[in-house]
Amino acid sequence: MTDYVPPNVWKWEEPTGGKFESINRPTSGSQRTVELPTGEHPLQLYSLATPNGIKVTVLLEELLELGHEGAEYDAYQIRITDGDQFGSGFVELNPNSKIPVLLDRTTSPSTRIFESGAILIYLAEKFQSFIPIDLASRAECLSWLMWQMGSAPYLGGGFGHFYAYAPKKWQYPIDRYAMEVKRQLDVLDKNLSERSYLCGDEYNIADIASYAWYGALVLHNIYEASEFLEVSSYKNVVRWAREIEQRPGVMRGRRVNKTWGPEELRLKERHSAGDFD
Ligand SMILES: N[C@@H](CCC(=O)N[C@@H](CS)C(=O)NCC(=O)O)C(=O)O
Repeated sequence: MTDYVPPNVWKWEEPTGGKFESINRPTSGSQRTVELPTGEHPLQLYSLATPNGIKVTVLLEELLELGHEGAEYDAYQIRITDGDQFGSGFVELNPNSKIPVLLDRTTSPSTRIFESGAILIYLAEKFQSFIPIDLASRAECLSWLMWQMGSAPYLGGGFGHFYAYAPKKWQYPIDRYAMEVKRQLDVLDKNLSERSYLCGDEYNIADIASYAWYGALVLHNIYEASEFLEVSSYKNVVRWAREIEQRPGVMRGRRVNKTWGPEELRLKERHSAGDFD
Protein backbone atom coordinates (compact mmCIF):
# COMPACT_ATOMS: atom_id res chain seq x y z
CA MET A 1 0.00 0.00 0.00
CA THR A 2 1.33 3.49 -0.81
CA ASP A 3 1.79 5.83 2.11
CA TYR A 4 -1.17 8.08 2.64
CA VAL A 5 -1.05 11.27 4.67
CA PRO A 6 -4.63 12.19 5.67
CA PRO A 7 -5.46 15.88 5.13
CA ASN A 8 -6.80 17.86 8.10
CA VAL A 9 -10.33 17.55 6.73
CA TRP A 10 -11.48 14.54 4.69
CA LYS A 11 -13.07 15.37 1.36
CA TRP A 12 -15.04 13.07 -0.92
CA GLU A 13 -13.12 12.79 -4.16
CA GLU A 14 -14.90 10.73 -6.78
CA PRO A 15 -14.25 8.08 -7.92
CA THR A 16 -13.19 6.02 -4.89
CA GLY A 17 -13.19 2.78 -6.91
CA GLY A 18 -14.56 -0.61 -5.95
CA LYS A 19 -17.69 -2.50 -6.92
CA PHE A 20 -20.19 -0.29 -5.10
CA GLU A 21 -18.67 3.13 -5.75
CA SER A 22 -21.71 4.32 -7.68
CA ILE A 23 -24.01 3.99 -4.65
CA ASN A 24 -21.63 4.93 -1.82
CA ARG A 25 -21.55 8.54 -0.72
CA PRO A 26 -20.96 10.41 2.56
CA THR A 27 -24.50 11.78 2.87
CA SER A 28 -27.89 10.24 3.62
CA GLY A 29 -31.46 10.94 2.55
CA SER A 30 -33.61 10.43 -0.51
CA GLN A 31 -32.31 11.30 -3.95
CA ARG A 32 -35.54 11.15 -5.91
CA THR A 33 -39.30 10.91 -5.45
CA VAL A 34 -40.42 7.29 -5.81
CA GLU A 35 -43.49 5.73 -4.20
CA LEU A 36 -43.17 2.15 -3.02
CA PRO A 37 -45.57 -0.47 -4.40
CA THR A 38 -47.97 -2.12 -1.96
CA GLY A 39 -49.83 -5.41 -2.02
CA GLU A 40 -52.80 -6.89 -0.18
CA HIS A 41 -51.16 -8.56 2.81
CA PRO A 42 -50.71 -6.98 6.25
CA LEU A 43 -46.91 -7.24 6.00
CA GLN A 44 -45.03 -5.45 3.24
CA LEU A 45 -41.36 -6.25 2.76
CA TYR A 46 -38.88 -4.26 0.66
CA SER A 47 -35.72 -6.25 0.26
CA LEU A 48 -33.24 -8.24 -1.79
CA ALA A 49 -31.94 -11.80 -1.31
CA THR A 50 -28.61 -10.79 0.24
CA PRO A 51 -27.61 -12.36 3.59
CA ASN A 52 -29.29 -9.48 5.48
CA GLY A 53 -32.36 -9.74 3.26
CA ILE A 54 -32.91 -13.49 3.57
CA LYS A 55 -32.91 -13.33 7.38
CA VAL A 56 -36.40 -11.82 7.14
CA THR A 57 -37.81 -13.94 4.30
CA VAL A 58 -36.55 -17.11 6.01
CA LEU A 59 -38.27 -16.12 9.27
CA LEU A 60 -41.52 -15.20 7.46
CA GLU A 61 -41.52 -18.54 5.61
CA GLU A 62 -40.75 -20.39 8.87
CA LEU A 63 -43.68 -18.61 10.54
CA LEU A 64 -45.99 -19.57 7.68
CA GLU A 65 -44.66 -23.14 7.88
CA LEU A 66 -45.74 -23.15 11.57
CA GLY A 67 -49.23 -22.09 10.51
CA HIS A 68 -49.16 -18.36 11.37
CA GLU A 69 -51.45 -17.06 8.63
CA GLY A 70 -50.89 -13.48 9.80
CA ALA A 71 -47.33 -13.77 8.51
CA GLU A 72 -48.50 -13.65 4.87
CA TYR A 73 -46.51 -10.96 3.11
CA ASP A 74 -45.82 -9.14 -0.12
CA ALA A 75 -42.10 -8.92 -0.88
CA TYR A 76 -40.89 -6.31 -3.34
CA GLN A 77 -37.43 -6.19 -4.73
CA ILE A 78 -35.13 -3.24 -4.00
CA ARG A 79 -32.28 -3.17 -6.55
CA ILE A 80 -29.54 -1.66 -4.45
CA THR A 81 -27.03 -1.42 -7.30
CA ASP A 82 -29.59 0.75 -9.17
CA GLY A 83 -30.10 2.95 -6.10
CA ASP A 84 -33.73 1.97 -5.27
CA GLN A 85 -32.86 2.42 -1.58
CA PHE A 86 -32.56 6.19 -2.16
CA GLY A 87 -36.14 6.62 -3.39
CA SER A 88 -38.29 8.83 -1.13
CA GLY A 89 -40.77 6.06 -0.26
CA PHE A 90 -38.01 3.74 0.87
CA VAL A 91 -36.19 6.42 2.87
CA GLU A 92 -39.44 7.20 4.73
CA LEU A 93 -39.35 3.61 5.98
CA ASN A 94 -35.60 3.45 6.51
CA PRO A 95 -33.61 6.69 6.87
CA ASN A 96 -30.48 4.52 6.64
CA SER A 97 -31.29 3.46 3.02
CA LYS A 98 -30.50 -0.22 3.40
CA ILE A 99 -32.53 -3.37 2.89
CA PRO A 100 -34.40 -5.08 4.50
CA VAL A 101 -37.38 -2.94 5.57
CA LEU A 102 -40.74 -4.19 6.84
CA LEU A 103 -44.05 -2.37 7.12
CA ASP A 104 -46.72 -3.87 9.39
CA ARG A 105 -50.14 -2.50 8.41
CA THR A 106 -52.06 -4.30 11.16
CA THR A 107 -51.22 -1.47 13.57
CA SER A 108 -52.64 2.04 13.43
CA PRO A 109 -50.62 3.88 12.30
CA SER A 110 -48.59 1.26 10.42
CA THR A 111 -45.31 0.21 12.02
CA ARG A 112 -42.10 0.46 10.04
CA ILE A 113 -39.11 -1.60 11.11
CA PHE A 114 -35.60 -1.36 9.71
CA GLU A 115 -32.38 -3.23 10.64
CA SER A 116 -32.64 -6.97 10.08
CA GLY A 117 -32.08 -7.80 13.77
CA ALA A 118 -34.91 -5.48 14.83
CA ILE A 119 -37.21 -7.03 12.22
CA LEU A 120 -36.41 -10.55 13.46
CA ILE A 121 -37.19 -9.58 17.06
CA TYR A 122 -40.38 -7.77 16.03
CA LEU A 123 -41.74 -10.73 14.06
CA ALA A 124 -40.65 -13.32 16.63
CA GLU A 125 -42.40 -11.32 19.38
CA LYS A 126 -45.48 -10.62 17.29
CA PHE A 127 -46.00 -14.33 16.60
CA GLN A 128 -44.41 -15.63 19.82
CA SER A 129 -42.26 -18.04 17.85
CA PHE A 130 -38.53 -18.61 17.28
CA ILE A 131 -37.69 -16.60 20.41
CA PRO A 132 -37.52 -18.15 23.89
CA ILE A 133 -39.96 -16.92 26.51
CA ASP A 134 -38.04 -17.37 29.77
CA LEU A 135 -35.67 -14.53 30.60
CA ALA A 136 -32.40 -16.49 30.68
CA SER A 137 -33.00 -18.32 27.38
CA ARG A 138 -34.16 -15.10 25.78
CA ALA A 139 -30.97 -13.37 26.95
CA GLU A 140 -28.89 -16.13 25.32
CA CYS A 141 -30.86 -15.78 22.08
CA LEU A 142 -30.49 -12.00 22.00
CA SER A 143 -26.79 -12.28 22.88
CA TRP A 144 -26.12 -14.46 19.82
CA LEU A 145 -28.39 -12.32 17.65
CA MET A 146 -26.51 -9.15 18.66
CA TRP A 147 -23.23 -11.04 18.20
CA GLN A 148 -24.23 -11.65 14.60
CA MET A 149 -25.33 -8.07 14.03
CA GLY A 150 -22.03 -6.77 15.39
CA SER A 151 -19.85 -9.37 13.66
CA ALA A 152 -21.21 -9.47 10.11
CA PRO A 153 -19.95 -6.00 9.12
CA TYR A 154 -16.38 -7.31 9.63
CA LEU A 155 -17.23 -10.24 7.36
CA GLY A 156 -19.08 -8.28 4.66
CA GLY A 157 -17.94 -4.66 4.87
CA GLY A 158 -14.42 -5.61 5.99
CA PHE A 159 -13.29 -8.95 4.59
CA GLY A 160 -15.72 -9.20 1.67
CA HIS A 161 -15.03 -5.63 0.59
CA PHE A 162 -11.25 -5.86 0.57
CA TYR A 163 -11.03 -9.46 -0.69
CA ALA A 164 -13.66 -9.30 -3.44
CA TYR A 165 -14.82 -5.75 -4.19
CA ALA A 166 -11.97 -3.26 -3.66
CA PRO A 167 -10.20 -2.01 -6.79
CA LYS A 168 -6.96 -3.78 -5.72
CA LYS A 169 -5.87 -6.53 -3.32
CA TRP A 170 -4.14 -4.84 -0.40
CA GLN A 171 -2.55 -7.25 2.07
CA TYR A 172 -2.97 -5.21 5.27
CA PRO A 173 -6.80 -4.98 5.28
CA ILE A 174 -7.18 -8.52 3.90
CA ASP A 175 -4.96 -9.89 6.69
CA ARG A 176 -6.78 -7.90 9.32
CA TYR A 177 -10.27 -8.98 8.27
CA ALA A 178 -9.36 -12.58 7.35
CA MET A 179 -8.00 -12.96 10.89
CA GLU A 180 -11.19 -11.55 12.38
CA VAL A 181 -13.50 -13.69 10.20
CA LYS A 182 -11.57 -16.84 11.10
CA ARG A 183 -11.82 -15.86 14.75
CA GLN A 184 -15.60 -15.48 14.35
CA LEU A 185 -15.86 -18.89 12.66
CA ASP A 186 -13.90 -20.35 15.57
CA VAL A 187 -16.30 -18.75 18.06
CA LEU A 188 -19.26 -20.31 16.23
CA ASP A 189 -17.53 -23.66 15.80
CA LYS A 190 -16.67 -23.97 19.49
CA ASN A 191 -20.20 -23.04 20.52
CA LEU A 192 -21.69 -25.54 18.06
CA SER A 193 -19.38 -28.31 19.26
CA GLU A 194 -21.51 -28.47 22.41
CA ARG A 195 -24.92 -27.48 21.08
CA SER A 196 -27.18 -28.43 18.18
CA TYR A 197 -28.11 -24.79 17.61
CA LEU A 198 -26.53 -21.52 18.75
CA CYS A 199 -28.53 -21.34 21.98
CA GLY A 200 -28.99 -25.05 22.72
CA ASP A 201 -31.55 -27.55 21.43
CA GLU A 202 -33.97 -25.02 19.94
CA TYR A 203 -33.60 -23.32 16.56
CA ASN A 204 -34.42 -19.60 16.86
CA ILE A 205 -33.86 -16.15 15.32
CA ALA A 206 -30.18 -16.18 16.37
CA ASP A 207 -29.64 -19.22 14.12
CA ILE A 208 -31.55 -17.62 11.26
CA ALA A 209 -29.45 -14.44 11.43
CA SER A 210 -26.12 -16.25 11.69
CA TYR A 211 -26.96 -18.91 9.11
CA ALA A 212 -27.68 -16.16 6.57
CA TRP A 213 -24.06 -14.96 6.70
CA TYR A 214 -21.94 -17.85 7.94
CA GLY A 215 -23.96 -20.45 6.00
CA ALA A 216 -23.19 -18.45 2.83
CA LEU A 217 -19.54 -18.47 3.82
CA VAL A 218 -19.15 -22.19 4.62
CA LEU A 219 -21.60 -23.62 2.05
CA HIS A 220 -21.82 -21.18 -0.85
CA ASN A 221 -18.35 -19.78 -1.36
CA ILE A 222 -19.40 -16.18 -0.75
CA TYR A 223 -16.63 -13.81 -1.93
CA GLU A 224 -15.03 -16.93 -3.49
CA ALA A 225 -13.09 -17.25 -0.27
CA SER A 226 -13.82 -20.86 0.78
CA GLU A 227 -10.33 -22.10 0.12
CA PHE A 228 -8.59 -18.94 1.34
CA LEU A 229 -10.35 -19.11 4.71
CA GLU A 230 -10.36 -22.93 4.85
CA VAL A 231 -14.03 -22.84 5.75
CA SER A 232 -14.50 -26.63 5.62
CA SER A 233 -12.26 -26.98 8.68
CA TYR A 234 -15.06 -25.46 10.82
CA LYS A 235 -16.91 -28.76 10.88
CA ASN A 236 -19.55 -27.89 13.45
CA VAL A 237 -20.49 -24.73 11.55
CA VAL A 238 -20.78 -26.75 8.32
CA ARG A 239 -22.96 -29.39 10.03
CA TRP A 240 -25.23 -26.73 11.56
CA ALA A 241 -25.56 -24.73 8.32
CA ARG A 242 -26.32 -27.87 6.25
CA GLU A 243 -29.05 -28.87 8.67
CA ILE A 244 -30.68 -25.43 8.65
CA GLU A 245 -30.52 -25.24 4.88
CA GLN A 246 -32.73 -28.33 4.50
CA ARG A 247 -35.67 -26.72 6.30
CA PRO A 248 -38.53 -25.98 3.83
CA GLY A 249 -38.99 -22.44 5.17
CA VAL A 250 -35.29 -21.74 4.67
CA MET A 251 -35.34 -23.15 1.13
CA ARG A 252 -38.25 -20.88 0.22
CA GLY A 253 -36.96 -17.82 2.09
CA ARG A 254 -33.63 -17.92 0.26
CA ARG A 255 -35.40 -17.57 -3.11
CA VAL A 256 -37.45 -14.46 -2.34
CA ASN A 257 -36.28 -11.28 -4.11
CA LYS A 258 -33.47 -13.17 -5.76
CA THR A 259 -32.45 -12.19 -9.28
CA TRP A 260 -29.17 -14.06 -9.64
CA GLY A 261 -28.08 -17.69 -9.57
CA PRO A 262 -29.97 -20.59 -11.19
CA GLU A 263 -33.21 -19.47 -12.86
CA GLU A 264 -35.35 -22.04 -11.00
CA LEU A 265 -34.27 -20.61 -7.62
CA ARG A 266 -35.13 -17.00 -8.38
CA LEU A 267 -38.32 -15.27 -7.26
CA LYS A 268 -38.35 -11.55 -8.03
CA GLU A 269 -41.43 -10.74 -5.94
CA ARG A 270 -43.43 -12.86 -3.51
CA HIS A 271 -47.16 -12.38 -2.95
CA SER A 272 -48.43 -15.88 -2.13
CA ALA A 273 -47.29 -19.42 -1.40
CA GLY A 274 -48.16 -20.33 -5.00
CA ASP A 275 -45.38 -18.05 -6.30
CA PHE A 276 -42.83 -20.74 -5.41
CA ASP A 277 -44.36 -23.35 -7.73
N1 LIG B 1 -27.32 -3.51 9.66
C1 LIG B 1 -28.19 -3.58 8.52
C2 LIG B 1 -27.35 -3.74 7.28
C3 LIG B 1 -28.19 -3.78 6.02
C4 LIG B 1 -27.33 -3.72 4.77
O1 LIG B 1 -26.12 -3.48 4.84
N2 LIG B 1 -27.99 -3.88 3.63
C5 LIG B 1 -27.27 -3.81 2.37
C6 LIG B 1 -27.50 -5.07 1.57
S1 LIG B 1 -27.00 -6.51 2.43
C7 LIG B 1 -27.78 -2.62 1.57
O2 LIG B 1 -28.97 -2.36 1.54
N3 LIG B 1 -26.87 -1.87 0.92
C8 LIG B 1 -27.23 -0.76 0.12
C9 LIG B 1 -26.37 0.43 0.36
O3 LIG B 1 -25.44 0.36 1.18
O4 LIG B 1 -26.62 1.47 -0.26
C10 LIG B 1 -29.17 -4.74 8.67
O5 LIG B 1 -28.77 -5.77 9.22
O6 LIG B 1 -30.33 -4.59 8.28
